[in-house]
Amino acid sequence: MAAVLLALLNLLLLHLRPACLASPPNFVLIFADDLGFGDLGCYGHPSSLTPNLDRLASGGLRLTDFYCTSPVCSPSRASLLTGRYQTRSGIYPGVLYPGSVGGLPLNETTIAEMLKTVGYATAAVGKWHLGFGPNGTYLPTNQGFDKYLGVPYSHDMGPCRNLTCFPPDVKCFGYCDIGRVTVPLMQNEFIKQQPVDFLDLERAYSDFASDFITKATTKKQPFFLYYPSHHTHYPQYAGPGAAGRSLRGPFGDALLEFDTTVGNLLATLERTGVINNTLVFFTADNGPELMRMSRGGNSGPLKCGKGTTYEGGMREPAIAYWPGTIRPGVTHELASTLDILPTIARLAGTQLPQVQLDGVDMTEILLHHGKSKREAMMFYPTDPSEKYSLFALRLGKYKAHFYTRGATHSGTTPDKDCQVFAVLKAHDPPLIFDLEADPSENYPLSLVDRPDLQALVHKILMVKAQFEATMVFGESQTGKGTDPKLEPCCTPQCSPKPSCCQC
Ligand code: CSN
Ligand code: MG
Repeated sequence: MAAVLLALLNLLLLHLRPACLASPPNFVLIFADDLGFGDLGCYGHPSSLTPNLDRLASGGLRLTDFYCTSPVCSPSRASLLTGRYQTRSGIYPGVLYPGSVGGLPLNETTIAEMLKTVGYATAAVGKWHLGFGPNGTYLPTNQGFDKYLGVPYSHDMGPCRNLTCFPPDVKCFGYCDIGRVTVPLMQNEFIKQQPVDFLDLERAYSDFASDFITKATTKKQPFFLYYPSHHTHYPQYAGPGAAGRSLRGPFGDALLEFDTTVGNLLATLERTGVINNTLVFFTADNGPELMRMSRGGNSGPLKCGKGTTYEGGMREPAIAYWPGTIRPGVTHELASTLDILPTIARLAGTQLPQVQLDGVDMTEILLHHGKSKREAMMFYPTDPSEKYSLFALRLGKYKAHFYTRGATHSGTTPDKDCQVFAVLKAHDPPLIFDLEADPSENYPLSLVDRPDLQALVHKILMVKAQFEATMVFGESQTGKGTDPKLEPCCTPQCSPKPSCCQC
């Protein structure tokens, strides 16, 4: 009886809360790297140890139909922070590198810039990968973040011997000798350490996050913490607290250490008394790098992974946690990283940036387990172009592929469609899958004698054309190329690189 009364009271409170949010909520946005749909315990992985993420999932809302906007990193991050497809901001094709001339254009409005207008404290900790540029033009501190501690791009973009392998002094498994300078750790626009000490990185990140949250809460200032983690990206690393402690080898150890950081973050939110006034949102930038075999991630039941526009490349685990405000559960509503900016805008009571947004407000989904305002999800390949436009489009439960292609990043599994040898193939009429009946995209529907599906294809083509009519491709930022002089080196005039860049 008491339990029933409590449940009723809870329901009542949950429905009242949004209208009377006492103070602007804090936001903690956690973004994992190259993590697949099947990698977390709470998404069915049998041997991953992710107790803290699982705790978020059981105490929060777990999304099953959540998408990032690109099967690689930089474009996906651009969309997350701007609420716009990467084609608009110009973060295509591919990703940014050390020495890249371009970056996320400064006239784009990030979530952090939006929140600054209403007095939030903002910080980024972890992997940036939206540009460095001349004099650090594109670093987080020039994109709305008050503070930054982290590695400005992927941590495989340095010479292998400076990365942490298992044991630390052994050459990496695979290929990562692609960088000239060793991987730096940036503090705001300055190089704090080069090469970065990976084994100590999580402690540095946890301390930074804890300090930031403590300072903001002491001042009673609302805050936004963006924590894009490197951990699950190749080459995976783990400090002494996690190395060898998972059941899943190096990937599992890295994931465990990342999960521990999530636990530290939650403990800090509890200690500072803001856990009930903070939306914690977790998702990932792109699907698993299957080319690393058992050292890459896992897309679970989904087809292929990183680099492809199949589900495994872009459908991601996503969890929204806000004790007392978000009721625990699971939703199958369609949502995307694009929707985070408009959702935060609504919850913080800020104006939306006055640009063409692709995101829609998902507070109905989060606060009431309600319906999605998102009608469709667009799938651009790693090299979007006006010539080919969308590779795929999801409308409701159906996904149409106009083009399919495998990817180097998704080689090594037995599915030949994922491999780099699966060259670009056009589909007219498009390949159609029912993602509810067949989330693995194994069985294309036959359009023969199915007037209902022909009508569906017609509708999909209309939605596609309407979307394309609004799409203005921004100037390609990765197309601006690289300049060795822009590669971060704490002793810029030294030689020979990379060994001389040591501070
Ligand atoms: S990514 O990974 O930055 O997480 O997308 O580390 O697409 O050629 C992707 N790529 C290096 C990478 C290269 C990466 C590429
Ligand atoms: Mg990535």
